[in-house]
Parts: sequence; C-alpha cells; structure tokens
Amino acid sequence: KILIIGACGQIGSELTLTLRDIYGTSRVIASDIRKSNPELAASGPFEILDATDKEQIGSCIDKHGITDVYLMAAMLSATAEKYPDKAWDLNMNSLFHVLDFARDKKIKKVFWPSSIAVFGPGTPKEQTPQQTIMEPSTVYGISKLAGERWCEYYYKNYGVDVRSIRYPGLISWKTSPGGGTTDYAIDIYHQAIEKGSYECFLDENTTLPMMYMDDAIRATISLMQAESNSIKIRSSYNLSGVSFNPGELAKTIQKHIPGFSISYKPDFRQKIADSWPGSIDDSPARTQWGWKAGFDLEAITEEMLSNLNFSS
Ligand code: VAH
Repeated sequence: KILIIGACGQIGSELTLTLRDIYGTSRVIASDIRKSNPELAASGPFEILDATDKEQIGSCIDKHGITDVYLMAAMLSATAEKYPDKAWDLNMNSLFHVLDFARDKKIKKVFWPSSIAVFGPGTPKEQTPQQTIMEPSTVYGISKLAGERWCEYYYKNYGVDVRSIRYPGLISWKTSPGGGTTDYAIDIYHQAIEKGSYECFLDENTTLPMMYMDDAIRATISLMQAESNSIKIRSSYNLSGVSFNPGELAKTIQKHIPGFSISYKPDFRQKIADSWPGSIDDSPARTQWGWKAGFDLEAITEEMLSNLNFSS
C-alpha cells in the first residue's frame, strides 16, 4: 500500500489521483496536515498527518500496512525565504522520519522530490549537468541539497530504496499555486482568462527550466517502477521539460487570447530565479530509465487554457 504525505499539494494532489488510477483507490492513502483539497480528501482514504510528527507517520504506516511512501510535503522557495526555520524543520525532519522508517524496514520504498533549486549562482546556467557546482543560495535549495545528500547516505549505508527527481518549475491547473518562484507560470493563465492581463513578478527574459505536471507525474511513476539496480543515482535525477521565459510564455497565450497583455514588476523572487539554471541536461534519466518529456510550451498553453475552461 502507498502513503502520500502532502497529498493536498501541487504535486501530491495529481500524484494521488494517478496512483489511485493505477493501483486502486483503497491501496493509496492520501494524507496532509489539513484537508486543503476537500475534493481529494473525499475521493478515497485520507488521514490528517503532520509530516514533522514521527509518531503520527509511524501509526499511519502500521494502521494501513504501508510499503511505499511518497513524501511530497515541503515549503517552497518563496515562502521558505520568509520562514527559514519552519522551512528547514518541515523539509528536513519529515525526510529523516521517512528515511528512518525505511532504514528500520517498516517500509520498502521512498520517493522524495528535489528541485533545480539545488543549483546556485555558480552553477553552469545552460544544460546544467547531473554532477556540477552546487551552491544553492535559497533556504529551499539548501534544504533540498541536504536532503539529496541524506538520501544517498541512507541508500549507501542502510540499503534504503529511496528515489528522487530534481523537478523543474511545474505547471498545473488542478491546484492553486503554493509559494513557488516558478508559480508565475501558473498565475499567468488564470489572470489571462479572468483579467486579460498579468503583472509578472519576474522580468521578461528570466528563462527557467519548466515542465507540465502530466510529464512530472509520468516521470515520478516510471522512476518508482524502474528496477532498483537500473537506478545508478540515489541523490536525485536531473529532469528536463522545456525552458522558457515570461515573454515567450506570454506570446503563446496571445495566440489564443489576442488582447492579452503582460507587464513586469520583479520582486524578491527575481533574485531566487536568477540563482537557478536556464536549462537542464537530463541524459542520465533518459539512458537509465527511459525518460523523455512530452509537452512543449505550445502544448502546455493549450492544455492550461482548455482545462481552465477558456474556449477561444
Ligand atoms: C519553487 N516550484 O518555485 C518550486 C520549484 C524549481 C522551482 O522547486 O519553489
């Protein structure tokens, strides 16, 4: 049985629905600190669970006979800059609890999300390699890099089967954005439909690695279904979708909403975005477990506008 911690979040919500389609609703237990996605909480087994509370996690594992845990709870980059202590506590202690249960053989397999936020200002910006300079300058990025090091440590020293992906900025429509720097690329579609205009908190030429949520979910599941011995990287895999900047994104929206206008008013999140790469080299994921992205920017815009009920 599968437990998803942070199931009401941006990735967790979609992961829960997809895993339930594959394995059956009763075998996928969703959990979160509150029912912030009531529809999801009502769609199958749901537990209120604080990801920083080891006792609560342990009793949920015992109650449901959990074998696999997807730990999707985290505080994202922009919010983490406002609450560094809370971000470190949530992002790190939740991981230690789950890795310890795997070390103690209470569960068999762990998925833990990392991020391109583990790269920093000194990292090569284009086609950033799997192994390179890693000097993250954000609380979130520091917590994700530390988490990667611990995942690899638990694999090497205790044989824990933990798997991880460095997600780019993820674009989805099922949940509202949750404090990410890349979330401009979600807000823009909502505003384009509701207001016909968008004031972007990043400047026009801020190119970032991004990915449509359907690609990210497919990658996560194929990594978790891969044979353990085909997985050579136990820190976290680079994964690439499509790189673009707010100006390019706006142009694809204008093809569907000709009157759409964008203005730029960079805020504190510009500094975060400037510390991240513009594009990612994901060749290890391609060769080791057959990864290939499916959505380009045009397809993402079509998907987002149609799912947000815009008909041109
Ligand atoms: C964030 N969406 O903006 C997340 C992601 C690469 C960015 O980690 O914080």
